[in-house]
Amino acid sequence: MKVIDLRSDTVTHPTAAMREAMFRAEVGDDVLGDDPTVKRLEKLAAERMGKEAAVFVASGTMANLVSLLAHCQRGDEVIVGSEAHILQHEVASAAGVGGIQLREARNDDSGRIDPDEVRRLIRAPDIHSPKTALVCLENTHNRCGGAAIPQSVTSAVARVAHDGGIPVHIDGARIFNAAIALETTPDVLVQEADSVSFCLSKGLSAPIGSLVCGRGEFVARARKARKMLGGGMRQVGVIAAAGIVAIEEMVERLADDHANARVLAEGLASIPGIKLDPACVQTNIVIFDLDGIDRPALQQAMRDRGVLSTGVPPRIRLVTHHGIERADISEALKRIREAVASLG
Ligand code: TLP
Repeated sequence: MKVIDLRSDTVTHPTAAMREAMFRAEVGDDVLGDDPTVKRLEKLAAERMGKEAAVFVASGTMANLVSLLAHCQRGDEVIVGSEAHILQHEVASAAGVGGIQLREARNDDSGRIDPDEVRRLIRAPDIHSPKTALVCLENTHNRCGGAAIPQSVTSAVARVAHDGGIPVHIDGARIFNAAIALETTPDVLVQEADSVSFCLSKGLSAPIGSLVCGRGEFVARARKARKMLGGGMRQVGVIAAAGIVAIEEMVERLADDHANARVLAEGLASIPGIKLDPACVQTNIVIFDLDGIDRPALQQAMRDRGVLSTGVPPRIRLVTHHGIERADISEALKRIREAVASLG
């Protein structure tokens, strides 16, 4: 039985073109600034995001952490969405490593936060209060069903932050998915942000790596923070080479993942006990609720039938990606239907 792995787009493998590029990559000591392939990747990333500079880091989590460290001092406060990856899935690294406090603004179901709430949360200078040092947004919004956030929505929050003299960071782990869904380019979506991080190792299928982009002096601070975290890498052009292929060759095909996710969502919506609105699925993430079905039991029944999912309690998440074809979607739906039926 073929396993259909819909746990995440992080399970994607490097393509043949990536392996070839990795094999041939010119390398040098990147901590000393000598790796030409890393430099090429950083330049390409900065260009795609419309920013001055970029730094290559090991993961999306490290990208967000070095961004926070570069924007904030210990004891500062950062406003983040209540469903943000930075808040929910990054092991409290802002607090644990950076001495930074996170303050939640409510995310609505489409991953947005209300600019008026952000305005209320920005602290006035006071001897008793932390300084509000940063506002973070996420695009696409993972826990809010992969929602793509339009530029106008980001802009409204950024205006409030900037009026208060506060910079904005976008966790753009899947910013290329957002750009494809909204039929625009990532630089447009992040134009008001002071920094953006994005991942190569999700839908773009590279094995490792993320980029942090912004102004030159910000990126220099992020680079120093990366070194502090032990993330200064040496002949890392072997990995950066795959990242270049990811950006140059793997962006347009994200539309296939989105179309597959929509078909998956439509099929799921017709299964009794599964609750979701397929119209809400904009990118490659499908999150659904259950009515009268035990979540762990259903995930186990799906796993027994070779369909892998992730729990976002009380919901279940399925993610489409490179390597999942339309036929896999039909097969997954058939197996999920059987799994639900098996639970009576
Ligand atoms: N997300 C992973 C899990 O951690 C949940 C996934 O499978 O979706 N920002 C966002 C919006 C993310 O979704 C992720 C990864 C990250 C940052 C962190 O990236 P990595 O895993 O490279 O540290």
